[in-house]
This record gives sequence, structure tokens and C-alpha cells, in this order.
Amino acid sequence: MLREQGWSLGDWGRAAVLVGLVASAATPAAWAAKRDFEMNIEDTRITLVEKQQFHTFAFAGQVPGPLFYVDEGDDVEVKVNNLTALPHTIHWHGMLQRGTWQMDGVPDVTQEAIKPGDSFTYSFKAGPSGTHWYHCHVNVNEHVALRGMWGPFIVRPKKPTALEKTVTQDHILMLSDWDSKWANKPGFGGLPGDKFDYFTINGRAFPDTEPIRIKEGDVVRLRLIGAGDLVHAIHLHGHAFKIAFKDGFPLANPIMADTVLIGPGERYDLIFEADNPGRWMIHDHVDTHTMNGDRPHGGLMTVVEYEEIKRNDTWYPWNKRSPKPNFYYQDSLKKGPGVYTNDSFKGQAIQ
Ligand SMILES: [Cu+2]
Repeated sequence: MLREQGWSLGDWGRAAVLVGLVASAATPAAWAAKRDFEMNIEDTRITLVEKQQFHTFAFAGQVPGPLFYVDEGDDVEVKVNNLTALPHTIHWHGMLQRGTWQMDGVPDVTQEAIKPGDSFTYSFKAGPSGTHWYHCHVNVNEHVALRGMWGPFIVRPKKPTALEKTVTQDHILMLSDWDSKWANKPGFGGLPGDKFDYFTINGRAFPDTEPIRIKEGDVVRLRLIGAGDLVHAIHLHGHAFKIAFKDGFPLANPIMADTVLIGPGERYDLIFEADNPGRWMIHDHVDTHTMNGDRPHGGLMTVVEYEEIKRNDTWYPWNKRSPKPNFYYQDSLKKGPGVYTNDSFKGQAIQ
């Protein structure tokens, strides 16, 4: 069976990503799809907010990288082409790699780093289920912390929990931090003592993030992924949520909360009922993370916006902004397993 694929014809023009998807014709009892992908690493300039740009080594020319959405037990094969001038690997964070430790993506431990111009093919079985991610494992202090080398990897469970079955709106939020001093110095930066001055959700800072649009009655899942160097205290206004998953694993007793602390590498899945129409902030409660450089009211923030609320306030910033479609990969997640690039995250190629 062939599933819907996430690229548009325009992607072919840039040759940013070549996606093939082959599902085996196995019997339902032994159903495990084979999923083949090909992905470039490219020097790419992205814009965090306003005029603040950053030189990244982007997967498929976008930050975050393409969404990998697979079923638990699928056989995943990803060919990676390194088009940059520095070595890289990919670590599939959350995958246990049982019997495939050489696919864990750690330079000098499980493989030699992929040299400039070279390729490497990762091959492993997807598991366990849950909210995971992938990132480079070479010079992580620079490549992960400052060069946008990360993307979401979601494994759909064979046996979903009763709570997650109720979800109607599913969103991915990757949190990260940037030090503008290194924005145009690829190959440098990520030193102890660096002062991070930009803070983003899916590579963009407020007000250039995007509202999370829901309606009354929705059950909303927010998949938080700590992709950066700092700890974030994520607070949602107007609602209590259940902390339902930690690092992809379901909690036997979800914790009711309105703030959750998430550190580097961690994932928390929050689930809440949309029962309070309004415009509600969701933001980092580490107050200095709501800055864009030296300017306040920015950084790691966005708005949970109910569609019932009229947009008739002239001072509301998003009245004048064009929407960034699929900014939380929410449309891709609705389509089911596949690999999805995203025009909202594309940057400009750096030659
Ligand atoms: Cu790297």
C-alpha cells in the first residue's frame, strides 16, 4: 500500500529532499511497512524573527527538518547526503536500536562521521512508540545548539492509550535557543558561557511564530521536544493540561499541571480539553527567554487561538499576518504515516 507523501513538485526543483516510500505487501498479522527516505544536509539561511537570520546545516533545507511519522515496528531506511563542508551524523533520539547499535549515529563510537560530499544509509526498526526526534551528533554544541540540525520523529503506537485516542488536534513544538554572535560563523560557536539571546518554537520567535488554532470541544495534544541547550518552563494560560507522556512513554497516572519544565533532549506530551474559548498564551516562564535580543515580548511564545473568537481587534498582531500552514505539522499528522517536508520551515540555500 502506498501512502500519501509529504513533498510538493516544488521540492524537486531544489532537490532538497528525495522521498520514496515503499510499503511491503505483508499479511496483516505481520504488517510492518518498509519506509525508504533520502535526505540532504544543506547550508541554509533561516530567519528566526524579524531580521535575525542564522546560518544552519539544515536537513532538507528546513528547520525543523522533515517530519518522520512511522508506525511502531516499521523498517526505516534513510540515506543521508552531506552537502556541507563539515562532517555530520544523525542520531535517532528515542529509538532503542535493538540489534542495530551501529545505526545509532554517534561519530567515532558507532560510525565514522559522514564526510563532506559523502553519504550514509541508516537502517533500523522503529520503536518504541511516542514523540521522538533526530539530530546530528557531531560537535553537538554547535550543530545541534546553533545550526538547526534537528527534526521530529513520531512513532505511532500499535496500542494507543485511551487518552490519546480522544485527541482531535495534534501539534509538534520543538524548542531551541540561539546566540546571534555566531549567526554567520559556521564551524564556530557553542562555547561554555555563550549568551543565548533568541529562543524559538519550530525555529521561529514570537511574533513570527504561529497561533495554535483550535475550536471548543477539541482535545489538543502538544508534543514538546527540547531540541536546544536550555531548560524551558512551558506555561499554558486558561487551561490545565495532563502531562501524559515523558520521552514517548505513557505515564500510568498523567499529572495535572499548568507549567512543565523541559530540559535538553526531553519530550513531554501535554493533552488538554479545549473548554475555554479565548486567546491564550503559551510561553516559556523563564522570563529572559521571552526576548528577541534586547527587545521584550518575543522569544519562546505563541497563542492558543479558538476559532470562535473574532479577530476584530486591530492591535492583535496576527490580524495582519499571513498564516504559516502546517507550522506545528498538525496537517501532516492528520494524514497518517509518511515523511513530510514543510514550506513554512524552508530557508534560503547558501552556495
Ligand atoms: Cu553536524
